[in-house]
Amino acid sequence: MPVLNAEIAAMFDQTAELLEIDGANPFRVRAYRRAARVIDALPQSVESMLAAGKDLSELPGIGKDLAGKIAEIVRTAKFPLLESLKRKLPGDLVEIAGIPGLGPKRVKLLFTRARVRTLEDLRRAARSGRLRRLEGFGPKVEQNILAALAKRVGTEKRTKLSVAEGEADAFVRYLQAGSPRWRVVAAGSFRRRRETVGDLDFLVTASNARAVADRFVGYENVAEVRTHGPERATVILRSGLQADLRVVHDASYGAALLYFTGSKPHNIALRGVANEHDWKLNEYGLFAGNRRIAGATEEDVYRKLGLDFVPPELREDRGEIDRARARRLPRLITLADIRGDLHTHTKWTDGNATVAEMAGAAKARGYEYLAVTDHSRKVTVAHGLDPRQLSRQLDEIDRVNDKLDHFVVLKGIELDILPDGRLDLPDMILSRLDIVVAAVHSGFDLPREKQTARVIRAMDSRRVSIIAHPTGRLIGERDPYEIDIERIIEAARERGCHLELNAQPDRLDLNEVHARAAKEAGVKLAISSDAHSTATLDWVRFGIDQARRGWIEPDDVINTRPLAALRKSLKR
Ligand code: DGT
Ligand code: CA
Ligand code: CA
Repeated sequence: MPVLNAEIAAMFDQTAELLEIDGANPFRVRAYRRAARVIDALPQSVESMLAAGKDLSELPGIGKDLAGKIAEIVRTAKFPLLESLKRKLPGDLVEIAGIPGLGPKRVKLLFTRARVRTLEDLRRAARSGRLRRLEGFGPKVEQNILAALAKRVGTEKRTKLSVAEGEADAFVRYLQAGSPRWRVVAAGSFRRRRETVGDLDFLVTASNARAVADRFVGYENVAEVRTHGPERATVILRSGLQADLRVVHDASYGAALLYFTGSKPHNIALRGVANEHDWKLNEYGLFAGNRRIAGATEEDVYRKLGLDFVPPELREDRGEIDRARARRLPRLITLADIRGDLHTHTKWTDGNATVAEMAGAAKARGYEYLAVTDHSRKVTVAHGLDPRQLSRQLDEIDRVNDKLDHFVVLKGIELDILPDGRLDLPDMILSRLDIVVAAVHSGFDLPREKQTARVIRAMDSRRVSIIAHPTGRLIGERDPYEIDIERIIEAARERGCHLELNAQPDRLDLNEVHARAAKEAGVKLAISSDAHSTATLDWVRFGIDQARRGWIEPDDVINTRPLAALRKSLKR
């Protein structure tokens, strides 16, 4: 059974978390976290790299020692260090450490002094009022814990799109290898490019359905078979993700794809349109009485219903049906519209490539420009730059630009917004930059009014071009901080400031709803990768997915513009 990159990365993340709780050397902790990110971002499976004889220690952040450990995990599907850590620190400590306000030190205290191992232990201890007596706790922390635990109840487990994509692509390749005549497609929320998926939904056309279902349940990553019929099956993969299968005949392909792509509200609305004509729409086709009048392709079904083809990302019953009827659907942005990246990091702070390497990779992607926006000094964990260091980086950018044709590295910074809304660097140095991406990195718990005023105050400075990841959320890990996003959008519009759609697959911030609100208010977006390596420049495509779900067109986005026009839009 091959070990997926996502599984190795998850093992390393857990190891880092437990080492940290255990009080291990911070460098060691960071090395595992960093390795997890590197593996996550690889375009290829570690297993196939090893099979091809590649030396993993050549990857950034992976030394000989880690390379050996990865090879062992691939060989045995086990990581002894993690297993011994789990024995030493059993229970749900990793999840407990993820509760806002509970860092590794506090979790260690909970474990040693309050004998908390599971979430249930924690709930009981917090309810009994025992925790407030622990050093550094108090009633406020206790309340926060209870509130966080209450929120967890009933939250279904969803998988980030980037992780689901690795699983779905591998499964599709495996199924497709069953026969070149089968048509295999991953439908559901995955095809609609939702930021998270509940499960995967595979649709296959074949004349012999049973052969497909048998192959499906025989996949090596299947941990458990839930149902196994001739035309449908459900399995649980080793990662915990569920996968559903439906097999149909060619004549129903379009109707079935429509049905299983969803969303359910979109399907219901489409069925309503069919009803207006006295037709019936289901997963087998569009029917007038018993006669199938469409169904082989999605296009046929939409056309017959008098609708333009609706891209999967729009199928949420958020007005797309009316627009499709009026032939006024948006011309959604695509990856090919992007001409450059406006938020990236280098070795100067917490990135792992040089300015020249990042520029080369961006140019190879067909970009015209790349803004280098390393952290400013306040963000010490990322070795943020002070004015002197930044000044030296600007000299390096000049040297890199001298050597480049038809490509420009823009001088930028990811400027920390201080808790009171002041900026982390003086105007003197900011005036030498092409672009300032301002962001909140601390003080996430300010009350809504203060947080909103803080970001608006930052936008008052004409130096600030873009507000990065405006709500600070990390999907499945950290809620957005309290902020009035409508007022932020309005303030951005008044000031000619832009908002970022950060494309990191665990941020996607602004989300689709806010992105659409920004567009409707006339605020322009920057879709940026926030890459910390050359490979992760590719993350911009997750930003494009989210933007499409937010009805975003090329004109709504500043980094679809040629350099001269971009420069103009950065002037305030
Ligand atoms: P998920 O998995 O929670 O991320 O979201 P989906 O949209 O993938 O939902 P899922 O996996 O439950 O079902 C896949 C598609 O099948 C869904 O998008 C629409 C269709 N579908 C499922 N149940 C129903 C239903 O009761 N009525 C209709 N009209 N369609 C349904
Ligand atoms: Ca699904
Ligand atoms: Ca499903």
